[in-house]
Amino acid sequence: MTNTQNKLQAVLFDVDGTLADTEQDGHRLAFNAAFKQFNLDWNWDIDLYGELLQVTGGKERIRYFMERYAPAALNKSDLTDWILSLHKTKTKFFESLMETGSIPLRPGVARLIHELRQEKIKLAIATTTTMENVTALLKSTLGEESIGWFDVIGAGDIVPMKKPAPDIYLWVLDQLKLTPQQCIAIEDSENGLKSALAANLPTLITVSGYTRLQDFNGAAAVLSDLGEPSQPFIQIQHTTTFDKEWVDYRLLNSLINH
Ligand code: XBP
Ligand code: MG
Repeated sequence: MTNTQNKLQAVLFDVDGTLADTEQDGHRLAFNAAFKQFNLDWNWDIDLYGELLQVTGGKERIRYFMERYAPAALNKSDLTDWILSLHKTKTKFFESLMETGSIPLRPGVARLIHELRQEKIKLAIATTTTMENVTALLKSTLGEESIGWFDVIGAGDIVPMKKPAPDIYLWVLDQLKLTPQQCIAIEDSENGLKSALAANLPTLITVSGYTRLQDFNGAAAVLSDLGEPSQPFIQIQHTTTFDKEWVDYRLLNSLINH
């Protein structure tokens, strides 16, 4: 029998919105706490933050907000450094928030990660957020040793262009020494999907709080979450028919060959 099927070798996870719903009650709160510490009267409410999320990357998001809503504050000779230090403060707040354990992993994430490890499938991360934030989230949810479970972690400013550019996925694929056809990306946002597709990666979407109404054209599947045997996923877009209602190694393997 000739076998033209690809065998899944690695799963590339996005972080924010995919591993955990970190935006509304994580990053947003950390930005607001940093603004307070800097004596700024800025407050990013839930709706405004939804609009700002179209800009990926915290530093880039702050600059975009200033250009649009607080242009007077742009008049600083050290603007880039000032944004950098505001963002550093935000990262500290985010890390402290993660230490409280208030943001859990999304359904099915821990189960799938454990199963992939058993199946000897490589794990990787491709995210716009900082390495500090990835580490803090993994530590508070899966334990400190889980950081070592990931063969490659691509985070933050390691590449020049953030999502929707493909750079972070291309960097991770290069580190893994795998082709996109041997992998699958798991994402929650349109910007994330664009980034993964531009790197030629088959992509599974699990929609999150801020992203459920976005355009996921081109995704291999669009689901409510990864699901658990006791808590099945809901298929948001019917791209294929599944014989089970939780994402496992077999389902991911079938998606890359679909
Ligand atoms: C996540 C982001 C990030 C976080 C904030 O996108 O856009 O900017 O909101 O993180 P993705 P930082 O899930 O596609 O990676 O403030 O650390 O940049
Ligand atoms: Mg995301």
